[in-house]
Amino acid sequence: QSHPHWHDPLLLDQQLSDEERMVQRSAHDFCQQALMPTILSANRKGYFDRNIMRQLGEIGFLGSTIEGYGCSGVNYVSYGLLAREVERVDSGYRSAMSVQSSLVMHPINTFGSAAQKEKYLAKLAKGEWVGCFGLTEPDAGSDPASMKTRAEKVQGGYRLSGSKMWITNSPIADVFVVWAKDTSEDNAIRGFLLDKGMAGLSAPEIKSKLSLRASITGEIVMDKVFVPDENVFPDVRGLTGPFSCLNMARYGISWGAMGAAEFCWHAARQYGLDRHQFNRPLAQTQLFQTKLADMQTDIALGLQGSLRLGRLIDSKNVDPMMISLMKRNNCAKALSIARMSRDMHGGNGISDEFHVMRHMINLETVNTYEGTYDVHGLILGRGQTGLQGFF
Ligand code: TGC
Ligand code: FAD
Repeated sequence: QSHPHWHDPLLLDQQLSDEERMVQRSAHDFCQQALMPTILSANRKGYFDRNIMRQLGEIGFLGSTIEGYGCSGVNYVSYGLLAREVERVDSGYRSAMSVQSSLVMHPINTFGSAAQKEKYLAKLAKGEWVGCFGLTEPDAGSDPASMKTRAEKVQGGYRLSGSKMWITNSPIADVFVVWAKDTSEDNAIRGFLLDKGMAGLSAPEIKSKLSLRASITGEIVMDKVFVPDENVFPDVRGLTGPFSCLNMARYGISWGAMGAAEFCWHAARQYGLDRHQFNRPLAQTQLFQTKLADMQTDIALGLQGSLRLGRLIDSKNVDPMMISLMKRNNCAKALSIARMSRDMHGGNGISDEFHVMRHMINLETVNTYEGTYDVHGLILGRGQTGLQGFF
């Protein structure tokens, strides 16, 4: 008989408050009932159902840590638990939630004027509007400081020119948070809020993706787009603006990646119990069992790390290095667990009906975006040595 706590060996559940536990259980039920049944066909078609944003809004998943504007106002541990449950279904759905919450609503709430908050937050919270975040460019990925997008001061506003690449949700976005260099302020990086339909703004879809197929990704192309003064974040300058949003999203990803890994682990265990070879369940072989033990260990430790990080964020005691440590570790471990689970499913592992290869392919992106494994390694290396290893 299996141990009653095999799936939660360090009793994480007991470390949660009643409210956090309730958030986790209701998120789990919602994700399994509303999102899981259609993920297979969405992934096959390479399709993101716009209505999912409304559903996420209705249940309070969007901008969940924000107080007011119809947001749930939960703590960061709860936000992490939501990410874990959504990504247990698909990294692309967690991506949609992360971008809307951490990369669009968070900067509006933190850096926006009162009028900007009034205009955007409630509609984004409901999923009535979809937002996207444009930092990466065709020639500026890991090194966003080298971005080419420029904002030129003109009467009553700015003219933005340039292009952004690999932008989650951009083809369906109503609101675009775009980071550009302000030529009137010595090329300081500033944040601009662009609205769908502005003249010169387009967002073509990238259709070649083999990963994160249930998420929609595109470019943002700006040809002298006029952005009025009231659509500029008034006070924030430099990379601190976009990076402080990334901190929150990267934290959520550390939980989310563990959700995908848990799916792959549980699936491998069940497959090993059900499938017989050499007159015994695969799960009764030593190799199979030690692989399950490796998965269990990395997930239990990864979740503990994310929980600790969430508590540090909630107590305002966090440093970006801690976030790099957990994003890097959990994404790499989740990817390795998904690859292992794919292998343990044998030939069936390559069929999308078993879901593990979809998770594996998704996690390739998750390990790359929001700072690659190497980039977070260099952030941690710089922190330890005081030496800049990027160039
Ligand atoms: P560096 O000199 O390190 O820093 C420049 C300024 O930024 C400040 N800063 C931070 N502030 C807050 N939080 C952080 N994590 C920060 N990191 C840096 C820093 O204090 C400094 O401020 P100041 O006032 O002195 O100017 O800048 P660098 O150019 O050397 O940066 C190097 C590096 C590699 C660390 C950085 O550029 C990096 O993290 N690169 C990765 C880029 C990235 O993560 N892109 C993500 C794009 S968005 C995305 O992928 C969304 S996917 C979403 C989804 O679908 O889920
Ligand atoms: P590069 O920076 O060119 O890196 C290529 C390789 O070189 C990597 O292995 C990297 O680790 C390595 N490398 C880079 N610099 C160094 C160095 N100094 N030393 C050693 N090795 C190095 N961006 C947004 O702004 N908004 C979004 O919504 C968004 N969504 C995305 C969705 C998807 C599906 C994908 C794939 C990407 C998304 N991104 C988004 C972009 C993402 O953040 C970038 O892809 C990521 O930051 C890496 O940049 P890059 O692709 O240009 O790779």
